[in-house]
Amino acid sequence: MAATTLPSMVEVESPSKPVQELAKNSRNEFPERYIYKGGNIDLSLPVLDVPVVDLSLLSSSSPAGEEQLIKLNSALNFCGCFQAINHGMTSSFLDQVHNVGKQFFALPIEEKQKYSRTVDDIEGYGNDSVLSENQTLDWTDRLYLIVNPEDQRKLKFWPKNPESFRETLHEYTVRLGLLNEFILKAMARSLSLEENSFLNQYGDGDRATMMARYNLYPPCPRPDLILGVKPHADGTAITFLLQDKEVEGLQVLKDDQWFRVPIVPNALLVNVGDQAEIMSNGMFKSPLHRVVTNSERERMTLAVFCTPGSDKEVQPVEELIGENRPRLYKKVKNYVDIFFQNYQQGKRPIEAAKI
Ligand SMILES: O=C(O)CCC(=O)C(=O)O
Repeated sequence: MAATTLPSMVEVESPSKPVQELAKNSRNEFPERYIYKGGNIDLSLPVLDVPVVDLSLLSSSSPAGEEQLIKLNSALNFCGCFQAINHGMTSSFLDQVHNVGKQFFALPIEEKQKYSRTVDDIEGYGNDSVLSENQTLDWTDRLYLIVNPEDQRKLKFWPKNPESFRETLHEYTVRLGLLNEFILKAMARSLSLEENSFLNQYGDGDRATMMARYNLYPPCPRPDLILGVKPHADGTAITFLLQDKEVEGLQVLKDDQWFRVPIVPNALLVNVGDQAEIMSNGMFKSPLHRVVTNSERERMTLAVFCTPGSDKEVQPVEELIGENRPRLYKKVKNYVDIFFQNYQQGKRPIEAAKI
């Protein structure tokens, strides 16, 4: 049985103070290491018209279903993401998924630290892993958990408080496992491929990797200087983001310009990751994104990363390679490892997979 291989991350120093604690500083002071050196952070950008796809229609062969399939295809070309609505989860359930995270971060620091990650583990409660001495830090605290394969969960990191945390996250991610398969099939159909073309490479859902990350962004004294999360693309096949319903913060790069991603209440923002870009031979784009902070309000999101099993080989689907479209990517295996090695060095991981 293949174990979920997580990147061998060795931190160069112990985790620093949680950002929630830094944010309590009444003189608005912050360590210099949080200042982003990659250029201006513009907070008043235009909003990106992220397409909204109705999942309840997507599998129908009716004209309305066809229309959604075309919309899905163009969304993944246009910006690499879409807002999924009618996904089968009620707004009260999504609120519960959000609230258990909120309640966890609201606990006293001593209680949260029972679930702290250690320097050699990516999982657990903590802030940015410090992987290089001059790394700029993200203004966020996280709770990062492997949810699948289920036998690889480390329950010592799963909060017992609030009481419904474990059951709620379990139920949510079971639902996302099904949605992941459904969307990968629809993505293949939208390219006129056999519907299992991507799933065949993805492998058995039970052994695929799913990681959940609650991201808390406390109010930040200088949103013009500090990012919540630095620019990155995801190493997944697909990422599901449950946005904060009230506070915006996500930005996506399109045509070399940053745009704000709007909040669509109760929608799930679905993002193409690098592995779907590889499988689609670049037909779908894994978008660079980043998170900005807010000086007044806290924001919390939940990202769930869906990745093929680490023993799976991923490569462009044969039918998408031809005279007019040469093969653009190599075959990759355990891409998550490639991803973190490159990310640590400030490189875009997908470049390592390009021919
Ligand atoms: O919180 C967000 O809006 C996005 C989070 C994200 O990009 C991540 O967790 O990788």
